[in-house]
Amino acid sequence: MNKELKKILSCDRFLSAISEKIEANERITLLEGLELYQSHNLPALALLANEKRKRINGNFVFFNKNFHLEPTNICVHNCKFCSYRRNINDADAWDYSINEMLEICKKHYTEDISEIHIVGGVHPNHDLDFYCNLVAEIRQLFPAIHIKAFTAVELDYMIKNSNLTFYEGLLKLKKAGLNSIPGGGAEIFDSKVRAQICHHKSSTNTWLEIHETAHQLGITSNASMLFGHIETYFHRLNHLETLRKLQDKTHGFNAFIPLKYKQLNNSISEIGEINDIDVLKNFAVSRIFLDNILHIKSYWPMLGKNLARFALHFGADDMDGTIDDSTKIYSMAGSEEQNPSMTTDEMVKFIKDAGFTPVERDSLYNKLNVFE
Ligand code: V47
Ligand code: SF4
Repeated sequence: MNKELKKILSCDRFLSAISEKIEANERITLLEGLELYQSHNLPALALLANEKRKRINGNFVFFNKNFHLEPTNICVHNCKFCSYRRNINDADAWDYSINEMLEICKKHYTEDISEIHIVGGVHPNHDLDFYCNLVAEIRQLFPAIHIKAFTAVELDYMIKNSNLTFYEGLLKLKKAGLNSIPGGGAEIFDSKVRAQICHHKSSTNTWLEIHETAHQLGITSNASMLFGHIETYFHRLNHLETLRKLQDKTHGFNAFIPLKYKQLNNSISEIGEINDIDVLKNFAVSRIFLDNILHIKSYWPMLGKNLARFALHFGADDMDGTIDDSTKIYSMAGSEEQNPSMTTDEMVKFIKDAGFTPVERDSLYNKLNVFE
C-alpha cells in the first residue's frame, strides 16, 4: 500500500480496515460495501478502487474494435426506464430482415473489427430459428468475428417460444456461431424493485439460470446493473453479491457493466438522473466488491466520454469499443453521445491522457496490441 494512501486513510478507521483487506486480497462483506457507499470521502474511495484495479489489471485500460447491430426496437415488454422500445405499428419502429442486417454488418465491418454486439427489443414474431439464421449468416460472412449477442431477456423469449430448454436453445445458437452473451436485462435483481420498473419481463432467477447455463456450455457472458433510479444502495449490493456468488460457481463472467439510468423520453423521467459523484462511487464500490469479475466496463456511449474517463480512476479498466455510430439505445435515452464513434487513435489518446496504458483486446480480453 503506498504512503499517500496510508496517510489519507489514517484518519478513518473504517477505510483503513478496507485498505488492509484489499492489501490482503480479502473480500469485503455486503455491510462493508454499504458503508463504502455511504462514505463521502471520494478521494479515498478512488484510491482504494484504484489499488484494487492495479492488483487485477495493472495500469492497463482495455478497448476493442466493435460495432453494434440492433435488429428491432419493437418489444413485447414495456420497461418503465426504456426510451427505445416501440409498438409494432409506431412510425419510428424498425424491424430489419436478415438481408438488411447483413447489409448493415457489411457497412460497418473492416478487417480489424473483432466483435459484433447484437442487442435489440423482444420482437413478438421472431423465433429462435430466425436468430440462429442471423448468427449463421454473420458467421459465414465474417468467419473470425466474435459474435456477442442477445440479452438473457431476448434469449428467454426466443428459446421458450421454441419449446426448448435453455440448454438446448443456447446449444443451437452456439452451433450457429454465437460466442458470448451481453450483460443486459439484469437491471436490479431485487424482486420488489423489478416489479416496479420491469414487472413483466424475465425474472432474476431466469436471468441467472440463462447465464449459468451459457457458462456450462462454454459461452461466456457479461453482467450489468441498471442503477440510479428507484433502487437503494442495499439493492445494488444485493445485486453485486448475487453476481459474485454465481461467478464463484462458474467463472463465466468476463466483465461487469454499471449502466447509469438515463431519463429522456421514458415513463419514469420525473425521477431525474443521479449526480456524477454517485456514479463514480458506484464504480469504486463495484470494483472493490466484485473481486472475482476481472473487468469493469466504463461504457462511454451511455456515460459520455468525460465521465467515462473519470471512472477509470474509480476502478474501471475497460472502455468497451469504438462502436462506429451503430447503437441508438443510449442516444434515445438522452446520452450526450448522440452519434457514438471513436477511432482507434482517439481511443488510444483518450486513455493515455488519463494516465493509463491502452490495450486493444479481443472479446475474451486477450491482448492484441499494447500501446506503450
Ligand atoms: O438491459 C435501457 C439498459 C440494457 C436505459 O455486455 C438503459 O458489453 C440506461 O445489454 N438508461 C441493454 N440504461 C444494453 C446491454 C449492454 C450495454 C453495454 C454493454 C454490454 C455488454 C451490454 O440497456 C438494458 C437496460 O439495462 N437500458 N434503457 C436507460 N434509459
Ligand atoms: Fe424491451 Fe429491453 Fe426496452 Fe425492456 S429494456 S422494453 S426488454 S427493449
